[in-house]
Amino acid sequence: MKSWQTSRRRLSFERTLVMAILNITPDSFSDGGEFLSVDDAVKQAEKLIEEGADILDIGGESTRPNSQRVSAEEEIHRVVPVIEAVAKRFDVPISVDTSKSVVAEKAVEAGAEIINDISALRFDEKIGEVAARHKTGLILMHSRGTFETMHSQEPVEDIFAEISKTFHSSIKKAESFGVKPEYIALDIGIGFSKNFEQNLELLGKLDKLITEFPDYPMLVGTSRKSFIGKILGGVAAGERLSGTLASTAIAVWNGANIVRVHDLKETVEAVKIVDAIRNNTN
Ligand code: 7PJ
Repeated sequence: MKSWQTSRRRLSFERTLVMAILNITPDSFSDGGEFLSVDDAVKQAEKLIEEGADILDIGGESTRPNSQRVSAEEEIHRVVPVIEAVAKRFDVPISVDTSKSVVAEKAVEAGAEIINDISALRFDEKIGEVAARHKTGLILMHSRGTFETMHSQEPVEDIFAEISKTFHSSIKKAESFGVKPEYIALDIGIGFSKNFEQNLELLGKLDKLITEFPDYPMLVGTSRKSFIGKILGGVAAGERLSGTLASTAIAVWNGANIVRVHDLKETVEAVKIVDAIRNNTN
């Protein structure tokens, strides 16, 4: 049975874990204003936990196509008070979605026990040092290019070979900082530097990569992503729940251990169904 070590606990995968997205960006909360209320974020965290979140992924910098980079100071200002408040109130594992080592450090001091790096140590390799020193979990997600260019990369010929090669090199880099294998989780990075067909191919044949990296938990995030919008004729992000559930179910069926989503209740139910079917199929 696979498991994953964080600085505060060991997570095991008898069932699929659901990671809830909690974005702390100026447009994430109802008032949409400049004030990011810690209270609102804590209320949202409580709702996600009640709906069955196994992990909360808290991020202060959007990495969607066409987003602007924010400074480390601004990112810290957004996420640290929320992480502190949530960690004080709830015993839920918190991951910080950042690719900056100074942000990761402050977030971990505030109570985060996992670092989720969409660049897999390419933007700021010191994340590896922070993860090793604090013994946090570390998510290494596949992407290519810089923050500004990662959504406009020319697709590679063989996406499986590319991801496999990158997983090997990012694991090696993390280990060079002293991160032990049991702290590492991998993520194929759906929607990052892949074309439409490659996103579909990766979900459909995810088991190929899982067989190659059997010891590492595999995380997959399809939630509301644009390939779903495209299949459904251009529907907006808010209209992609069914597509999120279908693609998440396929990822879980093909071996994903953790799924990263916005809609908790629906995903928790869908994943329970897939897990139940899988547990009765030999
Ligand atoms: C992912 C992420 C993902 C991990 C984002 C969005 C874009 N972190 N951060 N995996 N996506 N580990 O949520 O649409 O797929 S930001």
